[in-house]
Amino acid sequence: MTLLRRTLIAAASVAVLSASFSALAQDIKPRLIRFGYGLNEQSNQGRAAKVFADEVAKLSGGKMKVRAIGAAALGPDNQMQQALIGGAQEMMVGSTATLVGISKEMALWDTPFLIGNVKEADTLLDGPIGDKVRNKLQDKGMVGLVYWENGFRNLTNSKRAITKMEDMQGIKLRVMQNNVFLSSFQTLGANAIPLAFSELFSALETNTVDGQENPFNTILSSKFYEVQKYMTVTNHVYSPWIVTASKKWWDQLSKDEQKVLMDAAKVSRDFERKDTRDEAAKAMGDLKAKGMQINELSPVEAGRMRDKLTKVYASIGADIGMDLWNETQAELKKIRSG
Ligand code: TF8
Repeated sequence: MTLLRRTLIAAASVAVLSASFSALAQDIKPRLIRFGYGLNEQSNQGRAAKVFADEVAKLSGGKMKVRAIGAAALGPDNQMQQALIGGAQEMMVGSTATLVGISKEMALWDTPFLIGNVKEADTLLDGPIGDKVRNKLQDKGMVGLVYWENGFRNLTNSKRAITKMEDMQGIKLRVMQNNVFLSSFQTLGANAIPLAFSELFSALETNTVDGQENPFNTILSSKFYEVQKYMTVTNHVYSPWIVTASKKWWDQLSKDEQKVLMDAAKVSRDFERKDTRDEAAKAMGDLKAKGMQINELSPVEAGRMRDKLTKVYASIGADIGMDLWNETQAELKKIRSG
């Protein structure tokens, strides 16, 4: 054997070895991941889903492909959750509020006026309380990866400007399929009607319901201004979204694959929160320009609504367990003093 030949063979075996080494170091197989969501592609949810898909491709060297499927084309939240649990769909992002029937601790995030600003939101959701609630999903067949921001919710309707609680009387108000939202708005005097988000635009358009409540971003991206004249800035609750995976599927992934998804989810979260906040900051002006009549509640009226809504606190505490409730209050106290 010539020296050259020997050198070539040695070089080739080093190449083979190092290739298999990096394959070992990165145990990643080709994967197709269907990632469903409910809003349209032009929404904050759609933009962040795309960031997640791009990041997964980047971190996996193109082996893991996320197909982001929006506008509830894979079904409303509840249907996608069941598909994840059964292993028929890999991933989704949706409201924590629609998960309460599966994992009762999620109702913590439905508590009116629990979170007062985005600093409290990020610290609470990304800290031990958020982790605890997220990890409860594992017993139910889902893996919770990160929280995204849906945002502070506000009221819209087609009937009249709501300047005081009594104005809510008789308003047919769509709420999420969730008991806290149902009883909160019943308490305020509205005729609360639970409905999937995917049905909402046409329900508003046909006057099956008069109103709904969602963050500025969604009122804008789902074009609710076309069918809703009035908006009242209530900020009655901070709504998170949660990125979830099918546990059945997740458990078959290698540690490296799971890490790619978790790292990409965090990148998407940071992008999504900034994007959502930037959009929300100018959304009120945009909605006014689209013809909506917007009012803020007087401090006295806001206080009255708040007092009414905090009446649901006891039942939330009972549902999620007083330990979690008390830990959350303690954590919030810490955040507020820090
Ligand atoms: C609602 C929620 C929705 C989300 C979304 C479909 O009102 O705020 O925006 O569930 O993921 O249903």
